Amino acid sequence: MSNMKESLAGIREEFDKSMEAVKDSAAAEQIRVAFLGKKGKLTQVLRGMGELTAEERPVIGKIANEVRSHMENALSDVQAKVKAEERAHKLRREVIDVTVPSSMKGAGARHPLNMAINEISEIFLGLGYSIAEGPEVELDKYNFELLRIPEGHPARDTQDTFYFNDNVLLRTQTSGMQIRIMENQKPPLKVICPGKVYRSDALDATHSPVFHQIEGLVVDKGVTMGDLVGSLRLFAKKLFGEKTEIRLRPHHFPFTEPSVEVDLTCWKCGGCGCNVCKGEGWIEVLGAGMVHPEVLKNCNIDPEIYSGFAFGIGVERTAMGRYGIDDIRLLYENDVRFLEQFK
Ligand code: 2NL
Repeated sequence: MSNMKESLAGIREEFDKSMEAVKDSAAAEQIRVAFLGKKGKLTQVLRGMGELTAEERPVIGKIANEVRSHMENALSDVQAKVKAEERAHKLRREVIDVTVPSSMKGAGARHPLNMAINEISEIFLGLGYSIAEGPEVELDKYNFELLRIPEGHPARDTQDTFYFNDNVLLRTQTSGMQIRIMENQKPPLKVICPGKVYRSDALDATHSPVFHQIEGLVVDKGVTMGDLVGSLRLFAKKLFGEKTEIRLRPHHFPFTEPSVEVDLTCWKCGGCGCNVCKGEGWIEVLGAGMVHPEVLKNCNIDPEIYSGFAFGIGVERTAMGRYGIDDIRLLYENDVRFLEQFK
């Protein structure tokens, strides 16, 4: 028995000595394994308990427990201490000097397409329209079907797009969003929908498979073609200056009746004829018309009570005119020498 007492005292002494040198948590863990682990020194001594008498066993047991809890306490104290030191060291090492000047050359500028969208949106906001944005991945129903473009309709060719499956596609116009609005809200409605649209066109100086459109929709009692003309005329003057006029040419869209293409006075020559308007004096910027009664019906709006007009503005064409850009590809290449000109 006195032999075991001595062993336990020895272990305790040895333990205290090795603890003095502990510098990190790995070293503390090593000590824990060496003394308290399955094959540790304390465990080994306790294996000899079986040889003790019934009176001796609780006495040695008590001492062994004291040694164990002494070691456990000392280890958890030292672990806490080194962890705090390691953390403080890490914080010191990772300190960031927020006053060091940035290596960036300077702030960027708004993209001309976004400038055009913002300018156009501001004009319509001023006229009391609200702005709505919708999904670019659209259902066939919203992009074509409810707009009177059934399967097999020639407009499916001129507006060929990218399909995910028979029913899901990349939208060719933002009209789908306006259909959703007509389905979900009651007239009077006055809204514009700006956004990216897609066509399977090859990229050249005037065409891109991804481009931007702003569509507008007004639905109320007694809305007429006169309201359409007045609103678009006002829009043209606000965007391109007071001298700008609009010209309507009859056209056909499946979703409007009557339909028109709308030209604006050439922004370069003011109407005399030049290379930009190809001697015409006019430039085509948008399409418009009175919402087809069947389209209203498709959205549960009674065409006997309500009427509306709609229009679609090409943002690229408008931005190119407004900022004097002669190739659509410049808008997508993100060459900073081009973009910096719009700061
Ligand atoms: C263009 C010009 C247009 C519309 C878009 C529209 C939307 C609804 C109902 C009726 Cl929900 N019309 N949008 C109308 C006329 C022209 O865009 O060149 N499109 C191919």
